[in-house]
Amino acid sequence: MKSWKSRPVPELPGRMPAVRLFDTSRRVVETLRPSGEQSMYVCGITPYDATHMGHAASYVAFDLLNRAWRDGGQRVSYVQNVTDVDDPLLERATATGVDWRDLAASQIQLFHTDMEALNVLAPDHYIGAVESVPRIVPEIERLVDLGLAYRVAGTGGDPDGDVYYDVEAAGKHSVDADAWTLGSISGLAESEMLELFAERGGDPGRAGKRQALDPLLWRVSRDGEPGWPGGELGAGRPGWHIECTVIAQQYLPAPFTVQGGGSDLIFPHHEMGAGHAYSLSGVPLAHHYAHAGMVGLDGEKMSKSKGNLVLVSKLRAAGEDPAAIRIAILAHHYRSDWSWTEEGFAEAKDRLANWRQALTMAPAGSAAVLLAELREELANDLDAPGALAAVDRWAEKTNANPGQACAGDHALVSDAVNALLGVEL
Ligand code: 5CA
Ligand code: ZN
Repeated sequence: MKSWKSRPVPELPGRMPAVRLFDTSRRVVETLRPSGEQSMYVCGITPYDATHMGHAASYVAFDLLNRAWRDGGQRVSYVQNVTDVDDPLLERATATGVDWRDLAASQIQLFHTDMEALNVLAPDHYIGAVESVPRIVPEIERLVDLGLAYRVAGTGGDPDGDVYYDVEAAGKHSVDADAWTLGSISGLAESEMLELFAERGGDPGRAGKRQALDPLLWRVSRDGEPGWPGGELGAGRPGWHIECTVIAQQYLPAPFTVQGGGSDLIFPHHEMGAGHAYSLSGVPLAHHYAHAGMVGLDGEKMSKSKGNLVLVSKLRAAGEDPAAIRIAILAHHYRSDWSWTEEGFAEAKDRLANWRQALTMAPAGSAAVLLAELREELANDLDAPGALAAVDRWAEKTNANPGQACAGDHALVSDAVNALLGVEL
């Protein structure tokens, strides 16, 4: 599928040091080895309510990592999926009387426009679930052949043949130090897993499953639902986790460097995806797992059901500057949970105006100092609030003592803020 267009990234003198990033599965900040080649898979949207501020914040977070790597002289392979068929998308389409394909296409288009406006660099491969079905089917068949997946008989209105991943068998499949077992990524207790599994699209009570936490790999076609040829599996559509695993394995090295997404994806999505990958390849899916915090509105979880979504497209339509939206997001560390507020947005707009004013008077020698500070903050687990504070200090000094403006410093400050923070002044 076509991706969106990246804006050019200015080249900066010098380099960022190796990036240190918090790893969810090991629960410590780790140095990402600057091997020259980095690879990243960031889970994409399910296109029915894009792009709310939570989505935007998660893509801006991993855009910082992408930019930090590039500044450190690393080549980056970046893959993102789009879950263009899944239960919530089909439910929304039915509820609103729109064809699910039209709903997906319109939301994907909107998402791309929003990403371009927010100056998020595009992935090298942007891949849909639907176009990946022919690659996913043989991988599920292989899991069945390995004895790590099984078919469930139909009861209570469900047809025969849905295929589930056997988490217990998969956990015993290998005894390697790197092997996956349930909990490897999330570190959660079983009771916590059960609660989250039910909340996040799992079906712990489905009759005929071997374990409550076994996730769906293949859902055979029901009347009125879209389905695709499934070989030995019969017509149907793939489960959610196997979609990302197969796409990542196809386009990225194994293991790749960072698997990313919002913290609501830690369990079951990234846990199960890591399991599928290990079962299929015998090596971990990724070296590191990183997660962005959840964004709410005025202290409440942002969700369509509460009707409290802040949409990037709505703010843009109201004439707001996307650079200010980006700054409002960057004012929070990517790992913290935070709320979008009018005051926070107003502060971001003031900040942008302040920076733009200072830029016209950038004094000689000030840009190199700022660049070094930005690099230090961002290499330290993508500390964007620290980086914003550094620009604030520079702007405050400049605005307080307007001296002889220096064209070289003007250009370097503007390039540094653009290349590293993705904010065009
Ligand atoms: N298509 C799947 C991933 S394969 C999915 O989760 N789609 S999504 O549209 O629900 O979310 C897209 C990304 O935005 C995910 O990384 C998710 O964790 C993140 N996200 C969703 N809601 C929020 C929120 N309120 N705050 C922060 N991030 C969020
Ligand atoms: Zn995913």
